[in-house]
Amino acid sequence: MLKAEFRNERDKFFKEVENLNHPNETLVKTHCSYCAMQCGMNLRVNTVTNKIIGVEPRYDWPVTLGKMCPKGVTAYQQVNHPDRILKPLIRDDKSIKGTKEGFREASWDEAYDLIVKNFKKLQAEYGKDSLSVYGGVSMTNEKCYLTGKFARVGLQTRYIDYNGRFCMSSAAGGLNRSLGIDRGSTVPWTDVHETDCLFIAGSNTAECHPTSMFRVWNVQERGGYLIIADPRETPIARRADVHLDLMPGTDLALANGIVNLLIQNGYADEEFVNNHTNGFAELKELVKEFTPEYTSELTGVAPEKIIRAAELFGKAPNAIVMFARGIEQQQKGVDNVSAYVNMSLVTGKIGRPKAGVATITGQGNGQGGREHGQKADALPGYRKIAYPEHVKEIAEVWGIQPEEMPQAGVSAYEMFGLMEQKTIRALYLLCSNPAVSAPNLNYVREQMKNLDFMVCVDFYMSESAEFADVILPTTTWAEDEGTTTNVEGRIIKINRAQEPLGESKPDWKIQVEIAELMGRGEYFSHLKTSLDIFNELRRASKGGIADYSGVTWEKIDKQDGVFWPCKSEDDPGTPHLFLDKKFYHPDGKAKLFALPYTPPAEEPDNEFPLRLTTGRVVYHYLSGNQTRRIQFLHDMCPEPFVEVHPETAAKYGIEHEEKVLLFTRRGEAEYKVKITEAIRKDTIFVPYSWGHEKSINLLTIPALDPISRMPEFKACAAEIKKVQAVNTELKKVQ
Ligand SMILES: Nc1nc2c(c(=O)[nH]1)N[C@H]1C(S)=C(S)[C@@H](COP(=O)(O)OP(=O)(O)OC[C@H]3O[C@@H](n4cnc5c(=O)[nH]c(N)nc54)[C@H](O)[C@@H]3O)O[C@H]1N2
Ligand SMILES: Nc1nc2c(c(=O)[nH]1)N[C@H]1C(S)=C(S)[C@@H](COP(=O)(O)OP(=O)(O)OC[C@H]3O[C@@H](n4cnc5c(=O)[nH]c(N)nc54)[C@H](O)[C@@H]3O)O[C@H]1N2
Ligand code: SF4
Ligand SMILES: [Mo]
Repeated sequence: MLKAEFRNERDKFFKEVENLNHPNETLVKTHCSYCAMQCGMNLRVNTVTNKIIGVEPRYDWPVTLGKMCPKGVTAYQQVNHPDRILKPLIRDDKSIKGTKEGFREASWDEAYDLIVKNFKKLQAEYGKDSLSVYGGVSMTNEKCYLTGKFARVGLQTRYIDYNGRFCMSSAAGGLNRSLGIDRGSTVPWTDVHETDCLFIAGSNTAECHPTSMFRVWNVQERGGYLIIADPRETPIARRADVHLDLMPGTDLALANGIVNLLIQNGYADEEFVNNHTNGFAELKELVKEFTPEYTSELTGVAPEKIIRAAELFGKAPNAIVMFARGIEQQQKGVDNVSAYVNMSLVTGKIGRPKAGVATITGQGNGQGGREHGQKADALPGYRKIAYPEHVKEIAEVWGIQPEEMPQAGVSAYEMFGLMEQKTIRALYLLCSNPAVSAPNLNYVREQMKNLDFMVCVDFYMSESAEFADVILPTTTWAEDEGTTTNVEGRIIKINRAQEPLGESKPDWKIQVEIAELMGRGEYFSHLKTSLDIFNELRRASKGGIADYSGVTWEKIDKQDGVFWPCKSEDDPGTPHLFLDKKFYHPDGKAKLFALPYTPPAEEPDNEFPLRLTTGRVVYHYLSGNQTRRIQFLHDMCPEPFVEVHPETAAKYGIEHEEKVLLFTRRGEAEYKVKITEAIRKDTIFVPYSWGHEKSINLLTIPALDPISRMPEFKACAAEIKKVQAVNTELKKVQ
């Protein structure tokens, strides 16, 4: 049966089933609100109340084929949740900033008046750049694009950055540098299970991208191999053919060690390396030193495992190298990315189906949200403020003079530094919760508290909103339409299933209205729908690397999404990158990087002898502000914990479920102990999705990657104390 016929049959079937079983229901085809898998789902809507009442998987969505995870099946419960903020809130009592108290409900007019009055006053006194915008990529492309324009044209400030700085920035830096383009995956996900060797570094795929797992397991079921690099024995590591159980922060040594063996053992593809890459001689020379023994010394991985991994990867006809935040959230995140990409380039296993590299993108629109100008130094279409011709192109679309385009700003964590210096005095925060997700939280929370004025746009109260002067209620993903770009680089469509609850408004609408009140209506008033914004985005991205100009919402529907680049309406898009062996550097060649190994910013010592790493659990999403409210997810995982190896626990005399104090040079927090053999003896792990005194980011280190400005969430030195012992000591001091 042809695809179109299949669809007609399917739609007929669904209509019939719908009418039989649910006479008052209709289904709205869309995708999950959370991670970059963007699983296909149908939201069930009651046609009498017009409210979302449930969800069904979409078996016809080619990427996820009806699979969903525990977050996805409960995502709809966010929409009509009793915690929704339904009217703007204004803080009257500033003395208790940093708590939920002290807010009252207000009209939109009153809230807007207050915002515009404060913004104008601060700009008059301290200049345009005294305002800042901090965004996020759970938003659609339309909203992400508009947020960049809102900051630079609506508020006329240079200071804008977003939560992807803590997420995809190192991947972006590494891929751009090595391949000349940052599209997360060079192959579509439908290739993944067909490869012969899957090498995955620093990704807890089973918990973080669960609906990829049928493809991962299928690699082994088809006779292929699975190699995992992770300090913890995650579910994928448990079933891997080789588990490279490295110490946190030592990926560069591991990747160099493997590349050395690939070259020494004749797995380098000379023809490919000579014709399509630069830098091989330097790389070969540098990695020579990384013998299996030396690599083992640096990483803690047994030499035989490194040898076996290189052999399986080298022999595989096709292989895909994947990585995620485990390797990227390090002070050397960009180097780590380039070092793992070297594996694919040296062996020529890239630029054809079933072979390539993929950073496993995090947030729902982690890909699209980094392409259209939410980054401190970027403009739509992956253009750069540093290039005058790029500024000129975007200024023309926006109708401003190139000289009016603000300069590049600073990265997310560095914005807090500018708040301390009072260079930044006001913050417009949307779609992020940095009071939980930023590193070194004692410092970050202090800076948010000291702002002259802060606006937070969210649909729930968040730990960050507690610092705001005004909270504006926005819509959830299911109450608006637009596009996202998934883990593969496939642009897909999110559809509206319900009208905005209460007085909430979509983020883009709020920005258009504030821009108008700031006297910048001439640049925003024509944007009356999400589609208007998408069409402007298409024009703005035209000619850029991330070219969406040929994408239409109709094409997305017809083709099950469109892979960028897509340069004209008759261009179907680009599922596979580099099929012509052309990389996106000016000479068409990819770059191999010779990268010397250096240890993490903070190494264990006598005072702080353990390596602390942080990450996620399957039941919670990011800062947890959405998932902690869903009863089922809360019940499954009500609080954070610290994973400790049994031998380490014995050394400290601590037991399973006992409360301990963890501390680093920056802060401390109490956690229940989870004793598990699935972690290295020198390493402890805490998930980060909880707020206030439970945030592990009170302890993390703000060491930033020099290129991506990504903080080192994945490695710092820590110590454990029994709570009992701490209390006694405190008593002594008193
Ligand atoms: N359930 C759930 N799923 C999610 C999210 C969520 O919050 N919850 N968030 C989404 C987002 S935004 C993101 S960015 C992704 C994140 O997806 P992942 O990157 O897969 O998640 P993390 O748990 O942060 O880290 C992955 C793994 O890195 C390992 N690791 C730690 N240190 C190192 C190291 O030095 N080297 C190596 N090689 N590995 C190390 C950890 O042990 C962990 O198993 O997940 C997305 N999906
Ligand atoms: N220690 C440690 N820290 C980390 C990480 C780690 O691995 N370890 N990972 C980092 C990573 S990868 C990420 S992605 C960040 C994420 O960190 P955050 O950006 O802080 O995470 P979220 O929980 O997604 O915050 C989104 C907020 O916006 C709201 N929201 C959701 N959708 C929308 C919308 O469409 N519009 C608006 N206006 N609001 C919305 C939610 O209710 C929530 O309050 O955390 C980073 N922090
Ligand atoms: S895997 Fe990601 S997109 Fe799919 S249902 Fe789970 S959270 Fe949603
Ligand atoms: Mo992320």
